[in-house]
Amino acid sequence: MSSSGAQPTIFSRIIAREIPATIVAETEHIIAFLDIAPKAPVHVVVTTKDPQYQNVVELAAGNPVLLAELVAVAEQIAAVRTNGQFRLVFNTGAAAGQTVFHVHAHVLGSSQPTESLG
Ligand code: IU
Repeated sequence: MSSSGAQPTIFSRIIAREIPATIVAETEHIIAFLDIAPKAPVHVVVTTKDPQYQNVVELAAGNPVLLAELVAVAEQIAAVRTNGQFRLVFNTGAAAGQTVFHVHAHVLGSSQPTESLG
């Protein structure tokens, strides 16, 4: 795709709207969508539009500002979709469960609690 060697991934096809996803947040550089196979009541994938970083270690080394933006978007999603307590998971490596080699975080949490009935 580019001279840098970055390969398009299945997430690139979601970003291009070539395959369906429920997109819940988008900035110039970041996009977030509901995980197609949720592992928690709230499960959102937050990824970079740029496919050049395969995992969070590469992103941290290559573009820490973009990593900070990704984390900020994840926090904003969690703030409105969870009770404010959430897991932010970056599977790193196939043996650790990574299946898409395009850096992304999983935001995992409980649904926002209902207001007190009192
Ligand atoms: P992983 O950390 O690389 O395993 O995460 C990839 C996630 O992408 C995984 O949880 C899938 O369910 C999810 N996913 C998706 O949401 N939509 C898709 O079209 C595909 C994978 I392919």
